Amino acid sequence: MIQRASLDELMTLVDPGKVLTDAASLEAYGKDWTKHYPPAPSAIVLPRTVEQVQAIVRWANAHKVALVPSGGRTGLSAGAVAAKGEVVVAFDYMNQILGFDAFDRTVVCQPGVITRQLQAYAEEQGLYYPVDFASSGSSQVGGNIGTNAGGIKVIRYGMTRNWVAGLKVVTGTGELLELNKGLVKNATGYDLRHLFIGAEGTLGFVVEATMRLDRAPRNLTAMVLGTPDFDSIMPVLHAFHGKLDLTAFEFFSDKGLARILARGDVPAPFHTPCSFYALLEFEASTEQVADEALATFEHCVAQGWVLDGVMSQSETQLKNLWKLREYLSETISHWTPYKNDISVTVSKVPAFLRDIDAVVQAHYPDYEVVWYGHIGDGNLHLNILKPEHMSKDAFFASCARVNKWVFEIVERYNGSISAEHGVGMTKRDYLGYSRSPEEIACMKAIKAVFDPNGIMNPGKIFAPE
Ligand code: 2HG
Ligand code: ZN
Repeated sequence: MIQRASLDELMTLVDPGKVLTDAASLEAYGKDWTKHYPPAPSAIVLPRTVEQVQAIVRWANAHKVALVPSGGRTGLSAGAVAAKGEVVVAFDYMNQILGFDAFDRTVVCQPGVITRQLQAYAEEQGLYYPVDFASSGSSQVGGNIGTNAGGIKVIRYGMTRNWVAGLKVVTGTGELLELNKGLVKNATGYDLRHLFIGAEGTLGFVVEATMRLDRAPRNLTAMVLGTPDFDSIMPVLHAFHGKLDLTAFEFFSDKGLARILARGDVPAPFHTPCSFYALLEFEASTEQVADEALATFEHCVAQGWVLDGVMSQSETQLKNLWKLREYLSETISHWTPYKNDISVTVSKVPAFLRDIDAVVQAHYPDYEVVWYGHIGDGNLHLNILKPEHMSKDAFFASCARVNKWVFEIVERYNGSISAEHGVGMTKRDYLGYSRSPEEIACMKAIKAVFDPNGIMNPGKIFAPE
């Protein structure tokens, strides 16, 4: 526990009333969307300026206090959970858009800017911020950078990393670094910006980010296609990839669709029962493109890969089709799912999924398994639902036992144990399935450079030693 005198000193470093220790704040700010670890922070501090963040980090070094960064707390790997008396640094008051350059197509954001705020701002300028996911209404830019967030448009636009033109970070020693300064071309040695993207706050805190924007897409149109089995999805992807510039290619299983339809607020795409569904999106910029999409759909039906399908004809229909996929994570959260966020190269997906499915069938015969994800990126979300009668601890323990087999397959396919949610605490014990001992040693050496006292989000990415 932190000494009273140290906390008093912390209070002098920020605006009045911006150190919170009441039970409700500790509970709210101490966790993210994972339900594995009970939150137990010592205090929450809410800086308003870069200088205040630097002062907090210097204070933490002097008092050997661990800091946990906190954004929208929508993480799914416990990367922003404070379970061991840490001080949470929350960026709610650093939430301004500081600048825009139409020529460079860049926006300067404080870390607490909400993703949707950035998307809306881009739209107001006639431009587009393309990184998007279901939690964009709460997640913050700093957190997106910390986890290199992916989402539903990666097939076309890539991950958050692609859109970071410059970063200001406060390192674990309290130094302020300005990285890449918005440049398009910069060949001056190590690009430290990229080390901080996806570092989960273990090297330092992002205090300002210059984000790139793109041109706005034209007439986005979605199709939902039902397939008889999983094996049919990949030829469908291949067929459409060859003909259209896809902005998304997602999938979900019949079990996922059933959970969505049971909500009662999302219309069914069609009534033919199918085992799997693909949701694809493209820019129907001309009539020719829409005709090409329909011809490709008919080809897929003729091949037996697709049983039924629907194409959006309006903005409302587009939104409704996306709800089938975007509402999944929140809808099944009611059943306290055990989550996996695994990836392989796209060509390996069918064989990989078959191997994983065999393990899951053999070891989880009594659990409901819901598959969905960003199949066009080779990223599968394997969600195992907790039976109502089972305790959370018993359920997570039984899932953790099977993880070994799942991750052995991931390793065999040269895949990733975390495609887009980050390692945090939930995946730290499995890092070795995706990274070699030599790589992990290099990663730890890098951490020691930026955070010699080990105060920046300790216990995340790496298991405590
Ligand atoms: C998604 O793709 C999110 O919907 C959440 O990454 C994934 O709930 C999940 O497992
Ligand atoms: Zn996802």
